[in-house]
Amino acid sequence: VTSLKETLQEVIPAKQEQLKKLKAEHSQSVVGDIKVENIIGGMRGLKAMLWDASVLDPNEGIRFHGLSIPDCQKVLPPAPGGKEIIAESMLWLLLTGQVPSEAQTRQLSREFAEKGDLPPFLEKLVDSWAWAVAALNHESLFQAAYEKGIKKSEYWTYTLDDCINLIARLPALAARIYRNVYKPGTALPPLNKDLDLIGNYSALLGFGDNHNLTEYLRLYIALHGDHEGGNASAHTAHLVGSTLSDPYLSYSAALFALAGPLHGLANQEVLRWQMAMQAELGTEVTHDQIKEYLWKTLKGGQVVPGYGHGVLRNPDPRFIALQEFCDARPELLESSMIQLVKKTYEVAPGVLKEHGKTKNPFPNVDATSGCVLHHYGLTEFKYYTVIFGVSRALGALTQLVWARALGLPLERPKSLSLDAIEKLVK
Ligand code: NMX
Ligand code: MLT
Repeated sequence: VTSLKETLQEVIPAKQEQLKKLKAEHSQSVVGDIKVENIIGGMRGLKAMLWDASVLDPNEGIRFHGLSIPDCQKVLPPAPGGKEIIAESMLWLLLTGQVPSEAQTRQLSREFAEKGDLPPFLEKLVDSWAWAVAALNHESLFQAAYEKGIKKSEYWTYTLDDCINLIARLPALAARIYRNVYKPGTALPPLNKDLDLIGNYSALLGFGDNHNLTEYLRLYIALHGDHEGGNASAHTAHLVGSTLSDPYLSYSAALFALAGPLHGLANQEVLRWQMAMQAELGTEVTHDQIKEYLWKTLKGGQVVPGYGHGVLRNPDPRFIALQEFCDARPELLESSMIQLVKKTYEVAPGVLKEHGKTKNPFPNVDATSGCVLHHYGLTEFKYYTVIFGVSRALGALTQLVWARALGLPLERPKSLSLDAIEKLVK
């Protein structure tokens, strides 16, 4: 029996070819206009996503790789002794575009059953940052009020109450996770009513006496607060919130997006990468050695972390602000890691330009942010994205309040299959 993976291995090359051809021949073809109604209307009707597995016709309803629901009912194998379409055969169709045989469906069911036991690490979930934020939804005022039946015009006030409560609790929550993981057995000190949010956060982490770190955290968290709406974490919160999920659930979803290496995890990746460079080349590094190391990274098929951006085409002003923070502090100027970040900045744009792929060869905020945390003693770099997550709440939750205040609709852009795009541009 050909497995699901083997089947996919067979079908992927043709799709890759189809996409390549479309890109080569029609990248500049116009397939629609963007109207104000799309922007303020939850992207409704805007053809802005590639989604190959299914296409929704407004009149006919869904088709999965061209098959209607009655078609699927006819051809997709049911469970032994059953009649209805099952998840395995539907997943097979969605993934491969093919109808599985009965034997293939059974094999997939067996694979699920063999892999379905929960791993022991799940017990530690209580210490997972994003889940902990989601669990706070237990106390959502918006959700409770919605269940009682409030007017749409009142949504925003309950949303705001939730957002404020969430932001207030993020330091204690994030610090608890830090202590549980890195300083087990140490209790959180009480919140100091005279301290600002991040002052308290620093104290809760155990760095209350470290004024330099506290100041840096203040700047870091303010600067990372918002970066318009399209970045992956903010957009995720907005999308989930548009279903009227409460702010806790919406923001926990954002944290999962932030955890990706192309997004918030990049600041951890930068430090790991710079440390590896230092381990290989030592602390006295020349520009030429860094250049060579950059080429090694690129030739290894990896991205240079902390460089490039989905929107920016110049050095990120947040990067510049953090560099200025460093420039004003002798202890940072003397740090070999901070010096390495600076030297890397002096050569990386040239190398990336020569490499010729990225549209933006300049540093983004992550190119330096983690290195300063490390210098000031917050050395557990797997924690850095959590700090970014404390920060991004500011912008993402602001938008949730405004989305409810403005009565913004469910976000629902139109997706198109590869075949449908080809038809539009021919
Ligand atoms: N190093 C090597 N190649 C790169 C880099 C980089 N830093 N940045 C982009 N490219 C490549 C990219 O992988 C793509 O290659 P391919 O055609 O083979 O898929 C090509 O250049 C074109 O990409 P762009 O359109 O310039 O960038 P895109 O908008 O797709 O992605 C990032 C933006 C930020 C994801 C990308 O620049 C990247 O992967 N950077 C490194 C990771 C990083 O620093 N992320 C942090 C972003 C900021 N944040 O805080 O979230
Ligand atoms: C961010 O702060 O979210 C990043 O710079 C990514 C982005 O804006 O797309």
